[in-house]
Amino acid sequence: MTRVRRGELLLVGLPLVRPFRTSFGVADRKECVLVRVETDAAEGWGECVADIEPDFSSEWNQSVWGAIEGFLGPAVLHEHDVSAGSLSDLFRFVRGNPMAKATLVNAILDAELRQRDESLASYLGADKRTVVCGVSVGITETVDELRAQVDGYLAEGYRRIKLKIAPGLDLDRVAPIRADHPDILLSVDANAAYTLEDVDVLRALDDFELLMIEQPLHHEDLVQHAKLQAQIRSDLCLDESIRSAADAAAALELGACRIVNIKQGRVGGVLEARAVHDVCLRAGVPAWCGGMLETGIGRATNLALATMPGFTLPNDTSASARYFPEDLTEPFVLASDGTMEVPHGPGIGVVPLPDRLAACTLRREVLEA
Ligand code: SMG
Ligand code: MG
Repeated sequence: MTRVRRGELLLVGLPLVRPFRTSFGVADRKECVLVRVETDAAEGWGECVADIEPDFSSEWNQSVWGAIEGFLGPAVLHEHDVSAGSLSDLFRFVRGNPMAKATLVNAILDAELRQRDESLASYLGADKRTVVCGVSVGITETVDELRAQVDGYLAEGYRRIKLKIAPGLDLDRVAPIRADHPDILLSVDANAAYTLEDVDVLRALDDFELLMIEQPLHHEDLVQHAKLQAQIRSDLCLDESIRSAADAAAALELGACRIVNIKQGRVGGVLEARAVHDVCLRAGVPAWCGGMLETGIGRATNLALATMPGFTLPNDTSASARYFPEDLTEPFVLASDGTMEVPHGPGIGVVPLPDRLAACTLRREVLEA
């Protein structure tokens, strides 16, 4: 337990190496909120997974900024003793806003762990020192471009390819990639772009022996996913629909998916993500760590999470170079066997490089009691 003396809210912006197109839009730069907290004994960092627009989720950078500045930050600064574990109660007066809450939970946990000189991976009960990495490939203009990107990523060593799909950009994209690479782990992610009316297309994906079909239907749905799962052979994986451990338990009970994408930032931080993991592990359902194009701060958090025993499938924890010409931290590098080392220093094990942080900061505000 400790007192948070001061907080800093930062909005940072970084160019992407290439635009990232999904079923809901195109991102050509990354902008996100970072929080730095100072306790009596240490600093801690958290990165928010929200982005420029409320498209993946209802939260977005300005809603996160407002929630932290107006409500969550003052609540933390007002307490004489806080711990990451006490925040779910402390934050109960704010409905929803899991991405904003996650940023503070992760920053305060990072500070606590730095203070006691323990790594996040060790705290979470890591059973591995390296994490197996996949890569998520955006929708391209042409099939040739898609082929070239996939070939490049496979040559770098990535152990699973995930193709973003959208209605009309699905079977014709998956077929050539599967024909080129009959034996790779291949999955697709629709980001909620289909409805049950599209069952024929989704069933046709069964022919490609996919590792999973991620979030084909509405971003808050469980029941229709359960109906769909009963009608197709491929395993469904839920991403957007899982916002808490309770959601994960409900999804598994309903048979809405057979695999879970765990994004700590989407469920309210690493502690709730651990609870989602535990639900999956108990049910014998494979899990993996999703990504939100994080900078090195969020990537370090994700890598630590993915060391937990239930993360048995390749994770969307790709190298810094897959996203950014230059990261905010020392770059994360993919080993030629498709794995990545997990930072082992205290807390998340990394901090932003001061020069890079200065160059990328768009907005800054100090929060004090
Ligand atoms: O971080 O490698 C990454 C991106 C992985 O595809 C990815 N994320 O739905 O899983 C997902 C998407 C959400 C981000 S879209 C900006
Ligand atoms: Mg997804």
